[in-house]
Amino acid sequence: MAFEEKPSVCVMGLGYIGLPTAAVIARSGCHVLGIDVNQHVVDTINRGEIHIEEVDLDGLVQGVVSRKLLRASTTVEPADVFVIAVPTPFDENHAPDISFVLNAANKIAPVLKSGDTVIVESTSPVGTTDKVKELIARERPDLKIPGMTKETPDLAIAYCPERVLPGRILEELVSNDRSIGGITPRCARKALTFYKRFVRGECITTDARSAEMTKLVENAFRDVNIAFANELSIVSDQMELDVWEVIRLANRHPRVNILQPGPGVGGHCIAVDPWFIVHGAPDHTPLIRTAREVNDGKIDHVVRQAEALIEEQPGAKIGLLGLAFKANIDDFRESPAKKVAVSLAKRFGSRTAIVEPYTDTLPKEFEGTGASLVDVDTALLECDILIVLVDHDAFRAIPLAERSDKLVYDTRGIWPDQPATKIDDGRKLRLVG
Ligand code: SAJ
Repeated sequence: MAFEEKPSVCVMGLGYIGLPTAAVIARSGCHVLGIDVNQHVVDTINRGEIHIEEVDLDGLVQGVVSRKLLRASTTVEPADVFVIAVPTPFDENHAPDISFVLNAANKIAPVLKSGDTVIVESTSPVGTTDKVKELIARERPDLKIPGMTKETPDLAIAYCPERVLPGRILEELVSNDRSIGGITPRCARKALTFYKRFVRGECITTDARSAEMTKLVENAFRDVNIAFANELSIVSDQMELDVWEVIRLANRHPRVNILQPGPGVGGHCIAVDPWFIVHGAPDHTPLIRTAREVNDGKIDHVVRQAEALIEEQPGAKIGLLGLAFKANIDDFRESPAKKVAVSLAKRFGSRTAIVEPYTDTLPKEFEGTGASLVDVDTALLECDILIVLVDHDAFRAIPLAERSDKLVYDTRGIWPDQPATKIDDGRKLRLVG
C-alpha cells in the first residue's frame, strides 16, 4: 500500500495520550491497532468503551471501534507506521527511565519491514530517539537504518512530541502546531506526511534531538513561571499583601503575564519533564532545578499553613475542596491537592471531609485516616473551615452567602470576595501563601 494513502498504524500504549491519538488517527480513515500491556484496557477498548476520562473521547472511541477502524491487543502486528506513546517516568534521583520506550521499540523491531515509519511521541530525554534507532539496528541487521547507511534507508525514524492539554486533548491533537524531528531530513518528511493526515496545525520539521528538547523546554518554561507565582504568593502572605491583586495589577503591564499561584504543580508532565533537562546538564540548570524545588516546596507550605489554621479551632470540622491536579478534570496523578489532603486527613482524621465532584470513592491513600467523602452541600452545612485546593467550577460557583461564616484558606484564589481569615498572630489566611 502506498504510504501516502491510508497507512495501517500501530500505537504502542493506550493511556492519556496514546488512546486519544489512536482514535483521532482512526477517525482519519486509517486502520489502527492499539497495543497495551494491560488486558483490561485492551478488553475495555475492544468493547468500544474507555478506561480514562477525557472530553468527548467516549463517543469517538465508540464510533471508530464500531466502524472497525480501531482495535486493541496486547500483541504487536505488522503496520506501516508505529507510534510509541508509553510513559517515561523518573526514579527517586529524578533520572529519566526510558525503559518503556525501549521495550516498545523491542516489540516493534521483529515486525518492521522496508518502508515503515517509527515515531516516538513519549516525552523523552534528548538522545532517546537515537537509542531507539540503535536498538532497531541491533535487532534488525537486515534493514538499512537512517543515519547509518549511505543508501536509501528502509525505515524512517522520528520524534514528534504531543503538546495537548488534558481536558482539551481531542481538540488540541488536531489544532496544535507540531514539531516533527527526524533522525534525518528524509525521516522528518515521512513523518510529516503522516501527521498531515489528521493535524490541522502547522507541522514544522526539525531534527530529532531538537524536537526532544523542545518538548522539555515547553514544560520547564511553564514550571519556572508557576514557581515565580508560587514564590510571590509566599512573599505576599508574609508582607500581608493579596497576591491575586498584585498579579492582577502587574499583568496590566503590556509585557508581563504572571501565572497563578496554587498548592503546587501536579500532573505527569510539568512536575516531571524539567528534571530531564536538569539530569542532562546538572551543572548548568540552577534556575530549572530551583523552580522544581519551589513548586514542590509549596505543597509543604500549604500543609503547614492549613495546620496552623486548623489548630486554632479545636474540634472544628474541616472541608477540603478538591483532589484533582487541576480544575475540572478527574485526574489525581501527582496531584498537590491530593498530597495536601492526605497529609491533613492523616493528622486530623474524622474531622476532615473531602469534596471532590470527580470521584465516587476516596483514593486508597485515605484508607484508615477516618476522612469522609461528602458533597458540596454537606461540606457547607457541616464544616467550619474550608480549604480550597482545586479551582473546580463547582467550587467557584459557591456564593459568598454560603461561605461568609467560614474560616477559609483559598490556595487557588477562587473567592476574592471572601473576608480574610486571621489566625492568632494576626496574619491573613485568605491569601494563598
Ligand atoms: N498550574 C498552576 N498555576 C498556573 C497554571 C497551572 O499552579 O497558572 C498548575 C495546575 O494546577 C497543575 C499544573 O500546574 O497542577 C499543571 O497544569 P497545566 O494546566 O499547566 O498543564 P498540564 O500538566 O495539564 O499540561 C501540560 C501542558 N504544557 C504546557 O502548557 C507548556 C500541555 O500543553 C502539555 O501537553 C502537557 O503538559 C504534557 O503532556 O506535557
